[in-house]
Amino acid sequence: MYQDALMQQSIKKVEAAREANMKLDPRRMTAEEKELLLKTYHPDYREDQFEHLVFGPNAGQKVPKELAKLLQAKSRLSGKTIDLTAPDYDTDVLIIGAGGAGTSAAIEAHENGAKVMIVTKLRMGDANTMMAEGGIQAADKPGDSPAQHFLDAYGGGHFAAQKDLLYKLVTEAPEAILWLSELGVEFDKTADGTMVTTHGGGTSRKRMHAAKDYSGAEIMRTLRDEVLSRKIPVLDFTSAIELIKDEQGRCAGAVLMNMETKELLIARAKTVILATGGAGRLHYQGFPTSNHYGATADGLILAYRAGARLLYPDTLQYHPTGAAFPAQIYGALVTEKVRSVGAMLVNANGEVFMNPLETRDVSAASIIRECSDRGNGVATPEGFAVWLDTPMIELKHGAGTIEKRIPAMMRMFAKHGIDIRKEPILIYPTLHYQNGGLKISDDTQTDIENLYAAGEVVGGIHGRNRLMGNSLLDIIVFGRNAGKYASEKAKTVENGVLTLAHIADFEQQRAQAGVTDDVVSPQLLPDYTRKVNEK
Ligand code: MEZ
Repeated sequence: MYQDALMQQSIKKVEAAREANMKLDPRRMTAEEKELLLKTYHPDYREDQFEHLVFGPNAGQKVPKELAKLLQAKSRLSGKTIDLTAPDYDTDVLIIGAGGAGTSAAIEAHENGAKVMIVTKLRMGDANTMMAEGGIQAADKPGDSPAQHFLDAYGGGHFAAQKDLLYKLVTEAPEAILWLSELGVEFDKTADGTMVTTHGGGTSRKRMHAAKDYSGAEIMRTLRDEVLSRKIPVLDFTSAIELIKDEQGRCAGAVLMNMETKELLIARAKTVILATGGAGRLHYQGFPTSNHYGATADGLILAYRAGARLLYPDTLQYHPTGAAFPAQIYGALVTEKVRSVGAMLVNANGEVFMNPLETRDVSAASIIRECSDRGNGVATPEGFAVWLDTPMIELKHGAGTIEKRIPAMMRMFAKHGIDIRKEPILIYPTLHYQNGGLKISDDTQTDIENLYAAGEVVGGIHGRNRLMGNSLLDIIVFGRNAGKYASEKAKTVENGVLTLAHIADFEQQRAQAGVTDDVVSPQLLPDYTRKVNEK
């Protein structure tokens, strides 16, 4: 339902060009073209949007301004005396975060005989896993191989991925799909039971396994069921606000906060797994986000304050196709699968301006260029956008394809009077994923002994750009590994004397570095309150 006259005029051009556009096979950009495009238009290259950290494990490195503030902020426990002598909870493995990585870790740690406890500041499944739509990659079909998967991901990530981690990701992918299937995930299959697989941006083989366009929700549903049926304790609405160490500097638990009453609780653990997810709700550079409400980089803050290094914290993923209209769904994810199944990106004049399956960073930069310097964007109340020509899908593959393959997209737009089978949709990049995060070794341990990490909080698996479907894969592969390694290690750990001395050390470094603001972190929830004079 596009009432705006300019949008209507533009749609007419899109419709007039549709048949010819569908016959196009736009060439891929050369490496040189991509490099220039990224440097000129990708948000990661806007130097004025980054700051160099002045102290801590990554001193001297650049990170988004919003993140720098939180990484170098004061503790919520600053100036408080906390009694650590009588913990409220005692467990072998404490898992912070209850998305796909945290729950996978919990299942494997439990399977390994450990006493496990999950804490989450919202509810189990309030996580980016739930929001992932298009699918999960695994090279498990004839004509494909983990080696091919490695090459795609390594190239797509600008040859910056930690090779040992990426190796683990791709070689353990087929087994991850089997594990999920056995737990009960209903992947799309043909009548004979063969998995349906499609391409994603930057894939050389069709290896995207999906559950329609709610793959993450289906995976999360299954993992949550498994956690519940194993009776693993889950503490909802309870955030971790600091890590606790022992006198040997090993991680030994966390200070928790009841989100409602603000009561502080102490959890002692032999090992801790951080699975706190991403940072989209920090809205870097003012971008909207596809992320869930709690994505505020908490794990990065907690671990950084305790002395863990970050890897590539300056590289973010802007998903090329965030909904740009109407305003009610601004920034919501329009899955890459829409392009995988045949929709092309078209500018305000009805022209196809790129191959729809370039990698995400290249696609996002190309859309930004179209809407800025080239002046080929469609004006929307929030700025500019380009068309994703969804009616092409049914013209190519027959009536009913959209309802069958991308029903969630159909419903999301239908709620706002837009029938994506008949009308194209407006999209613009949305903040989707942090490529960077905590540095881990191949046993998923961070720089701090007994502190493990899995999922989006980890950096380096994908290098400087992640391919579609490799995140749902990484939460499973590394979530499971973290659960196995942390529970195995827990068998050998005797808890020492608990301490929060690292917080005082950090605040001393802060003062020495001349940071004097009153910012407190972790933030825990986004701040959407209107400021004075803001409309
Ligand atoms: O991996 C992702 O980020 C993903 C599957 C997103 C999507 O476009 O559906």
